[in-house]
Amino acid sequence: MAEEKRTVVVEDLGPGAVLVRIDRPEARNALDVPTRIALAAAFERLSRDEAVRVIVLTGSGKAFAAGADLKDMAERTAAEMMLRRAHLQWGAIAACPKPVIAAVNGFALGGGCELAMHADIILAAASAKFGQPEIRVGIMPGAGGTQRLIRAVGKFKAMKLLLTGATLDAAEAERIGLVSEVVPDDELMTRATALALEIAALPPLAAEQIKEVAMLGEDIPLSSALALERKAFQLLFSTQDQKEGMRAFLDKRQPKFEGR
Ligand code: CO8
Repeated sequence: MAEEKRTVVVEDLGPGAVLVRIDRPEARNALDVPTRIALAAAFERLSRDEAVRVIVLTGSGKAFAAGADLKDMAERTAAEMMLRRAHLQWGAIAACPKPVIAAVNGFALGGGCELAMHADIILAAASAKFGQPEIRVGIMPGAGGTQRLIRAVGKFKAMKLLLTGATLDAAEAERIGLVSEVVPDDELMTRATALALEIAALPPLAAEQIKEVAMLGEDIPLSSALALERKAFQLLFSTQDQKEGMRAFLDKRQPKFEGR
């Protein structure tokens, strides 16, 4: 818990929305082990908190996150890397059932780009930079970069980035489909907060079902994914929010969603 306070800060953004900020600007938010443990702990806690409907993830200073901590990795052995069981920390973020918006304020490189790709929506400041430069230090992405990037932008854009380690600016990242929206630097958090509050005002159980079905559907045959979608669609008819949403439409009034 003390470690969470040190490099990961959690703040309230308004009804149903919270901010998770990586706060290690002197190291360009490099994701060392304590920071990854703190991030995982924050996501686990927020995933269970019923008052939280949407999470915004951002960095500080010049970086969203400049990747795994190279100072901490340079002399490690394979066994030491295995014993870190880093996939459990990344898994806590991937398993978050709530919508996650990455607000990429600066460098999102290596593990930082992989972290952004754990989100459901990526907003980028105009000066943000993306890339998977691992090959330039003799390794490869290890937190989903080869898999999530190829799914996001397709084989030929992904392979060029992965094999060269080149860096993309925000406009190019948006053009190839790695970014949802680019905003002026000084409007990033205003836009991220507005988007988070907009989604937080919508029915959270519907948001969670959309996320779960969309994510699971990527990895299974289309017929199974369509069946999964149909079941989740039907399941939402057991929620009070479905009744409220449809009745409010018919009554020509604004709905109020309770997450029930
Ligand atoms: N690790 C450790 N320290 C870092 C990192 C990093 N990734 N990035 C920056 N820093 C440190 C620098 O060493 C420097 O520290 P010091 O002041 O003690 O010298 C400080 O941050 C500031 O860095 P710069 O002076 O380089 O700052 P600039 O603004 O000039 O440049 C850059 C910023 C472009 C981000 C530059 O620092 C850079 O290129 N960083 C390395 C980027 C990189 O190669 N990332 C990939 C790392 S490998 C990886 O992410 C594998 C992921 C696998 C996931 C699984 C994990 C278990």
